[in-house]
Amino acid sequence: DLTAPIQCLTGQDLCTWLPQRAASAHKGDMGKVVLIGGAEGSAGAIRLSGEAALRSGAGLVRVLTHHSTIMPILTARPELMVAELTPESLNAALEWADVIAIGPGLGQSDWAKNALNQVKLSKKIMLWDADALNLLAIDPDKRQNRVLTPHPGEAARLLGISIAEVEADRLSAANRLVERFGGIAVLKGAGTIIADDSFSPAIAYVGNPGMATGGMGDVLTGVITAFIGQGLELSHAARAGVVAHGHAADLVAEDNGMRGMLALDVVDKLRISVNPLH
Ligand code: NPW
Ligand code: AMP
Ligand code: MG
Repeated sequence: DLTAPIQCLTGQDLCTWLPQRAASAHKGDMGKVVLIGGAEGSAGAIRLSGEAALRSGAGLVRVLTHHSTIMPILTARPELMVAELTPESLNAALEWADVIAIGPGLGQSDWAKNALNQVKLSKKIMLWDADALNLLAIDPDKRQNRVLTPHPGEAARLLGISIAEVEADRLSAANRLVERFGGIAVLKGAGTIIADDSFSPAIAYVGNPGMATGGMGDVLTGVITAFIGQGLELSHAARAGVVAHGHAADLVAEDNGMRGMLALDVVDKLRISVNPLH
């Protein structure tokens, strides 16, 4: 909504979205999360999403990926359940999932396209990132139950305009993404914007230029997906995810400065940012 006032989000908002856990919480209640991505040679992206989902409190995280990337991911993070992405494994995972994220390191091969087409048939809540956005730009559709997390380059492809045009008016670019594709749009970059068609748009006053490094967005995918799995309503999960992610990066910067920050450093600080003091 272009006429609505813009909300400013900071780390202090986290305790309103992230309640304390019930004493009786169990893993089956905390989100059955399915993450799809990691083509041959791109294991890192989906591993980062998976690890971020775990550090953001997801109960069970299943990763479907290329057969060559299963071992490296499992070795790095044995808490993840990792399997080869095939039509059969995807079918079973889509049944099992509370929430699905697709795109990090997925590539744009026929293997990737087939997986995305199969995911499209599901009515479950989903988040599309990275190559899922590139494929969406080629074969657009509109749906409500979906969060899109483009960086300005991906947003430009989705809207058929230049990166400069996206950056010249980020609020209107985010609103156009919602208009064209439905659901929730998270336009990343300095001052991430979150827009949908029922709430006022929001801008996140968290994060820093130390985050300008590979894998940072893959982490955000895991955080938002984990929050959806824990029952946050979509627009709250998107807002809380962006703020927890940016705040974690600000904590890294406080300790070590910005230059040389790594995506996994941010994953580590999620332990603090997703546990706000009540
Ligand atoms: P430029 O250079 O300015 O013209 P792509 P990707 C633009 C995986 N990854 N402001 C910028 O354009 C991902 O998950 C794997 C302005 C930039 O060059 C994907 O599957 C990793 N412009 C796949 O790689 C770690 C901005 O977009 C271009 C901008 C490709 O994803 C890395 C890059 O976008 C990566 O996450 C901004 N704030 N941000 C791994 N360890 O396995 C971006 N741009 O071409 O979509 O490539 O984002 O690297
Ligand atoms: P991606 O390009 O998909 O890896 O996503 C990059 C992530 O880092 C997004 O969450 C961006 O909002 C964040 N990020 C990158 N550069 C900056 C910056 N200069 N200031 C704040 N956040 C940034
Ligand atoms: Mg990305």
